[in-house]
Amino acid sequence: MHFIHAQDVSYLARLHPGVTLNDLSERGVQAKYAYNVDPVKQPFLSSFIYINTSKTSFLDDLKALGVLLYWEHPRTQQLYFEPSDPSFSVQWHLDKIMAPDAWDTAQGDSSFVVAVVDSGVDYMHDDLKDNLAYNYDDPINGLDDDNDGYIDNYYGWDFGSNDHDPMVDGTNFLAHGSSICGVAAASTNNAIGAASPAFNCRYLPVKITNSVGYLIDTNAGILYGAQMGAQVINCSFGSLEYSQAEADVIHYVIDSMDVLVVASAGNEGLNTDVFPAALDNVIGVCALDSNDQKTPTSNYGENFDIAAPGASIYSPYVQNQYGSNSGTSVAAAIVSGSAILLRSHFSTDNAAQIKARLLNSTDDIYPFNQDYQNLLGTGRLNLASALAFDLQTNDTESAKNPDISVFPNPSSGQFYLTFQSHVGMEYQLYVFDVLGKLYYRENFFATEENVYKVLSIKDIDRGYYTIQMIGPQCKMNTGIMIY
Ligand SMILES: [Ca+2]
Ligand SMILES: [Ca+2]
Ligand SMILES: [Ca+2]
Ligand SMILES: [Ca+2]
Repeated sequence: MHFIHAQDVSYLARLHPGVTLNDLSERGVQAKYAYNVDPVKQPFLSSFIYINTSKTSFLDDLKALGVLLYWEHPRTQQLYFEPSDPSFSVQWHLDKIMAPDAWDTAQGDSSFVVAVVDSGVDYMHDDLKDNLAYNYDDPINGLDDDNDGYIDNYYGWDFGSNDHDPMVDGTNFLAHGSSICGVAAASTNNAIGAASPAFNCRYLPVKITNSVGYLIDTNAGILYGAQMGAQVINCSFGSLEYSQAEADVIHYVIDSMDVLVVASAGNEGLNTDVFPAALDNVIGVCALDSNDQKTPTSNYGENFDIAAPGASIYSPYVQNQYGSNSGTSVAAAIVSGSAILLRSHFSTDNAAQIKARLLNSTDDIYPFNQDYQNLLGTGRLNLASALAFDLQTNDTESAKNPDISVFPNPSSGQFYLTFQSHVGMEYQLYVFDVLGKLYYRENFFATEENVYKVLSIKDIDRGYYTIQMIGPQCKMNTGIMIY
């Protein structure tokens, strides 16, 4: 038997397919599901469990026996907050990303929601109370009226304190969540305070910190946002350590639930991967100042995707106050707020297509960032350009549109792609079916100018597919018939 001891630690692990919690309890193992899902309907998500133990050798044994696929040590994760002096150049970032131009065309819709997985939020703030995505199906009465497993999740959820109320608690440091919600989705055009790129779109607060600021369960928070129907999830936190479970959960919400995930590159000032920002299908965001130069503390690297304003960004704070914050946290929130506006306007686009709009319509910042060539993503967010971007013709001013060709066509599932590339640059390859559903995805680095790539997709259904290749300042489309 395996007993619980005072020094037990709760380890996140993934069950081998076919193994159940019952099998574990028969072995005397103390475990529980990590996420609030139906184990019959959602076998993938219910494969994540927490095991209490004081001995990691015990977990290694379970892995060796084929009971566990993997288990993980708790990581050091942090909110990417960086307090800064108040700025007089109030909300310079909205002009920089040309948000007012974009708002001429699109002002968002209350059914589009960006989930903010962060510290708690002061949702009583005058500039935050009207833009919260209230869950009217579960009023606060002690009952789970909407039967989603969360009692009274009217405002959101608090995974840090495991209660229904995501209201900010603890120290002022935890005002982070209020600022991030406000930067992404403060009430706009309401004659008070600050504006936000999301305009009429909503935010959903998902609290994952406890009252002393420790991050409790970011995966559960991400999953909750997706389950509640958020089309964009903002992760202004990260870790220098990779987590397979985090990657698995995020790939699931992107691929199976069509969610766009945005994350900050972190504030260490390093050329480094940070997770989740550096995961291949997450939009990783670096921070710029008002001159489009990388802020001194923003991390950078080839696995980040885009840069956005992240210095002295004015937004709601707690208790009806306002303040200015800097860091990749706020840069990510600006991208998330922009992304939800785009999703509301292009409501038939999937997450990958919105990502393509954002990444292919950026302004070139590399003349001002000589030391960081191609390490700050495709350039600086331009919301007006993203809104005007034509996915069919790849029509942006600076876009280069080299040809991509595919053969044989029709194909059985193995085919060859050829295209002109920039050597050393990262390319994202997507295959969509006719409904726009992502079928296949791969990231790779071009090692030569004339790329000749073999693609073999097993068990692909017959039909017509769109192949999309996204690279630095370019996007290429072609089609293929699979028989
Ligand atoms: Ca509920
Ligand atoms: Ca209720
Ligand atoms: Ca709470
Ligand atoms: Ca406002």
